[in-house]
Amino acid sequence: MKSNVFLFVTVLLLLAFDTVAETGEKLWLRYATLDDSRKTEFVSTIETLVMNESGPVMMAAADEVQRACEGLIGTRLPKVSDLTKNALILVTSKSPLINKLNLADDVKDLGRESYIIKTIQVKGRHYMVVAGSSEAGVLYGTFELLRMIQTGASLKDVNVVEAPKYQLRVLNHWDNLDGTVERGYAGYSIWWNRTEPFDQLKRKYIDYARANASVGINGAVLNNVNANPQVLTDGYIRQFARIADVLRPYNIKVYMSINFSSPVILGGLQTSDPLNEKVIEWWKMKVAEIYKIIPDFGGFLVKANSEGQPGPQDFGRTHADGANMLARVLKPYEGVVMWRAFVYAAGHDDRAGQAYSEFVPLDSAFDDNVIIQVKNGPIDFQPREPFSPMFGAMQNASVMLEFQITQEYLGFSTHLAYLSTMWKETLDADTYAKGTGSTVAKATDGTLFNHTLSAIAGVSNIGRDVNWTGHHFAQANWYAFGRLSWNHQLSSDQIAREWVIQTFTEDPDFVDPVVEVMMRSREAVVNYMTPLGLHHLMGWNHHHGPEPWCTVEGARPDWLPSYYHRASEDGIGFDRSSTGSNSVNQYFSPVKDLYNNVSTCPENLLLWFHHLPWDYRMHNGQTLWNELVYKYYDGVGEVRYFQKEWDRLEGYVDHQRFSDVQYKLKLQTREAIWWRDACVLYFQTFSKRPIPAELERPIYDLEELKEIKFEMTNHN
Ligand code: BDP
Repeated sequence: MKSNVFLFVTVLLLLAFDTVAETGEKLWLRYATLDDSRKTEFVSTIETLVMNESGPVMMAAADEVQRACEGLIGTRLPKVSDLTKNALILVTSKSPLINKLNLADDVKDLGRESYIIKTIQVKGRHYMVVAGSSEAGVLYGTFELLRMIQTGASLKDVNVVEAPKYQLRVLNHWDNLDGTVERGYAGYSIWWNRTEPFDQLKRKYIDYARANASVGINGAVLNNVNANPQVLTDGYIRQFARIADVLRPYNIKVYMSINFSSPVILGGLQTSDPLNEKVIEWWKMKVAEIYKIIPDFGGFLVKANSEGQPGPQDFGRTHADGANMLARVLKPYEGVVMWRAFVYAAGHDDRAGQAYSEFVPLDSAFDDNVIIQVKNGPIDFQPREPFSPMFGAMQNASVMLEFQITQEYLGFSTHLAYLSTMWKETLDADTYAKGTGSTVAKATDGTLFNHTLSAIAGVSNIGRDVNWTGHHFAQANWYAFGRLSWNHQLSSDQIAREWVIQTFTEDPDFVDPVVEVMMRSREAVVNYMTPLGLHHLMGWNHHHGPEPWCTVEGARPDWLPSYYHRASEDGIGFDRSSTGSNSVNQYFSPVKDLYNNVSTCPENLLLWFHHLPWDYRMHNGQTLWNELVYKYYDGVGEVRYFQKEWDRLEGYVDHQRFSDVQYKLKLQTREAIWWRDACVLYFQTFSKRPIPAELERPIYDLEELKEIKFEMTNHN
């Protein structure tokens, strides 16, 4: 009888434990308790914490160790200053401890943010040493060690040496001063229009900073690239300073997006011409004002002469004139200008070729503290694009990559789409600018063209939602962006694995299938939205659902409704080959030849570069029409598979996050079908060919689909 009661109570307890809700607020920094054998290894290897320096970044590193230990082993480490016990030692190369530990040689060549993690034995004691030439290096090393511990690395014989691939690893927040977020799907801005007392916000900002530091992100642009000039007024500059003070101990600098017309709008000048003396004086005064209260301010991000934003061309000046003027003003403070190359305007017959036409002739004209920020593809963050031909073509100017972490074109925060695989596709692409191996990664990290400035940016997906990103799996994209910005050589699989283990559980029965789902997720989105190189089929305004038919009043008539897909009775696709717009010519050989030739063009980019008849034969013998339809159906099939996999994994994860994800996958399936049916049925009006008989019939009809109105408010 007694044993039955015991069993009953145990089962109840287990159930209660199992359903403990997790909100996702802790991100990947949950520090779940280690299993017994690893706990034993930990406590026998690390008994104390030695950190004898007092800088704020060192304090942040030590604080993180203690937070982690509370979770991992259930208690903080005694903080001591001597080496009488096995210890974790956090130390910079300036400390006398380095010589005592005989590590001078190990640290002498470390760059500013680099670190070593090394186990050493001195007089029978074990020391786990995290050392950097600066405090920042120690901070990053500390987070790496904590990641290793959580992901099951042995603590014996550790010998890690790490240096970041990019110097500036920056989040771009498209946050408006009124608190809305452009293309943000996780609630309002964490920075602007807040009513809570700053002390309360500070806790959240520290968590934000910890998460960034844990993956190596060292900069944040706090306001939208479509910049409100008011950001340069005293109150906002002070708010930047307040935030900068909170982020500084985590080695994060703040940057600001500016509006090129600010001298007129705020300063009351007659012009914002970058060559005008008064304009230059005005910027000097503003920049001095900023640096007075933010001495380590990072610099400006500028969207100029793009989508209606003002810029130097309004005064007959070039991008270089505009960028250099600001760069010279920032130079004495070591600030930089990140000048965006996202430009497209009327008068060009192929939008994909415009950035190149405007910027490549200016390649030699930019100052050395200007860096040109280029989106990964030549159009606009589509689910799949070829890499932008700007990479490799700009050789004198430093060029940085801009990825979009927020899923503007990949299902917002409703769809599970792990973007690391997409980003790796760009990073690993070979531009051939200097022969084989001239990858986009090398063309941007400074190594290919010997640049002294290197950077990478990601448009943030963070908002006020409790779990930060709306979809629990969207956290993985924030994580992956940071990891790749630190080391673009990491594999997407490894990054996914690390993230899943830290975020959910290390149980391989959960980790393996979930990583598999993540690895397949972006291709699934491509397939149900824009397969075979199609692009820009979404609704013109909201960018969420399909509208391959969309027309918009006032938009360039030759761009709509079929500008991007060019579907007609004779076929589909945008001819960018030598028989068409010839934008393919902006690539180096052999890339351009490969893309230009329809039989060698990768099929996943076929309709990006070629306009082909519906009966064109694909490599597998299918007609283009059938292949297109199969791809749309494959995309839906994949999401159904993700749903099944997730359902199977109930019980491995807390109920709250399990059901949140389950619900989103349900929506994703519904929306994948929406995309599939809309595109297949619409293109069928041109192809006039049947949907292969073995496939299920569309669920919607076309007229019905055209009536679906998408409510943005559902997603914010
Ligand atoms: C587009 C977005 C728009 C941004 C623009 C940009 O739809 O909201 O302002 O990119 O990058 O994709 O500036």
